[in-house]
Amino acid sequence: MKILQNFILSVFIFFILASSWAQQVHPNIVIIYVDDLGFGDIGVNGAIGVETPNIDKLASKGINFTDAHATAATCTPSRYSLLTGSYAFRNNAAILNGDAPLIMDTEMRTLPDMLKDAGYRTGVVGKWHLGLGDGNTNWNEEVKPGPREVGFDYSFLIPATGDRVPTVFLENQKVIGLDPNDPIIVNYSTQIDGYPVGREHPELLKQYADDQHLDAVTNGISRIGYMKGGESALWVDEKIPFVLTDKANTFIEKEKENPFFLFFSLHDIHQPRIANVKFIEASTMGPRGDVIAQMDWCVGEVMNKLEALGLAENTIIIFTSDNGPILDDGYLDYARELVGDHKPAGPFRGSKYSVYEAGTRMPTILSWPAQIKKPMTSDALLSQVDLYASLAKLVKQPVKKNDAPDSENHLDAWLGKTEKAREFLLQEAYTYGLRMGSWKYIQPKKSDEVPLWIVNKFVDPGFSTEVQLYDLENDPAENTNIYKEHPEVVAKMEKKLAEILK
Ligand code: NG6
Ligand code: CA
Repeated sequence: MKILQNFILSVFIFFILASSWAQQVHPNIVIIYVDDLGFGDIGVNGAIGVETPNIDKLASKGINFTDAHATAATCTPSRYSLLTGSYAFRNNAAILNGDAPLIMDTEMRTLPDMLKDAGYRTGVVGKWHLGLGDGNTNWNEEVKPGPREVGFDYSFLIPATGDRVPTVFLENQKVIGLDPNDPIIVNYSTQIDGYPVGREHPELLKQYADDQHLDAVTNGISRIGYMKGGESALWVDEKIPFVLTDKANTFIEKEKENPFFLFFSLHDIHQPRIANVKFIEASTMGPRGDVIAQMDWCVGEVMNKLEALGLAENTIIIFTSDNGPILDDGYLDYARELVGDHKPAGPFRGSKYSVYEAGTRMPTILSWPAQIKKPMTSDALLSQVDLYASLAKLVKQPVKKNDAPDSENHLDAWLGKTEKAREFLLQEAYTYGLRMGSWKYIQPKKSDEVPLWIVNKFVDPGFSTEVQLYDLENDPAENTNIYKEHPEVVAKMEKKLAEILK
């Protein structure tokens, strides 16, 4: 009898240990991907004029990284790299219009595919901007290929950007709320007889915009691209944060019994920045600051949901952004005039579209209460392209021969166990940057002429016909080009860059 009792007890203990081991190996993973948020745009990194209590709370329980990067200074390339572990240049991934086909190869083993192999349920909620369909997209039927074909069990999407048509949500690749008698037509090259056009009807607009953003007007906002139909399906910009947060939390609730991976990709703080009235004047900076507060609220709601379901302890939250900040990207919301003493890029030079540090150096926080017990700051040099191999290591999945060619496993650095991470880090903008420790190399261009569309945005893109070399340890703002003093460093970095780009 005693032997039997002992046996049952041991089996019981074994199962408890095994299940706790399985939990540690398979924590839930939530990537909160903010759009166009700069390094300095959060409280813990010194924001002035707006508070981000939820993000600060996340940092107070996790690791705040000072040198973690998106792979590129624009959205589509960074997202592509995050989800594939491959640099964007390999696939010419550049900013896409709303009618572009899916740019990810459905044969690729993506980050969500890999996590599915490890037993995860996978979902994406929010901005997609990786193309949808095959190039002849019919928005009135299921749009394929899309997130499902690249590894997501569930999707709820803004197809491209808030400033591009079609301005409708897709759930599991079908437009939500569509009336079949009012089909959607989208055109990016020719004006069609559909929604009025902002260029002709400025009186319809809530916010004026530059000529690139003066096409179809929906919900009082002019967009890039022309559109007709789908009126019952149009989103209301002021409600986007609520809709997306609700969908994210519904996914979490539904998958609470399984390990899950949620890619929560916010529309904020991209333009058009149209805060809900709940957040108007939440900052001293006008709409751009108000949508930072709005974004922080979304983060808090997800944290609260995880807490309420008892999942917070064993969920990894990675909070970060897809490219650097920009004040004036086309809509007249006075972000530049109202910014005051706030430094969206923190101490760094550049912005969205720029090869200088601010283009890719992202606010980045990782929390995992079960493993990370005390808050810390890490200066590890990390790239979002490494999340693939690092998370594969965590969930004990192989990275196979053709998977994630640019992804390096730096799990220990992501978990704050070491600051030793990348030796070299590529930065894709309208030229290339390369980091090697605190050295920063920028590839020269044939001409340093800046295209008008960039000039108009007050961007400092980093173009020069000369090589640029900066020592970020002594010159974090990339002010003094010292390439002439360090020919051996330049030679080493040029060689490496050529190797990567080959
Ligand atoms: C650019 C748009 C800009 C923004 C950006 C995408 C013009 C002149 N500019 O082409 O407004 O939508 O694309 O931003 O059209 S991103 O964060 O998704 O990369
Ligand atoms: Ca972006």
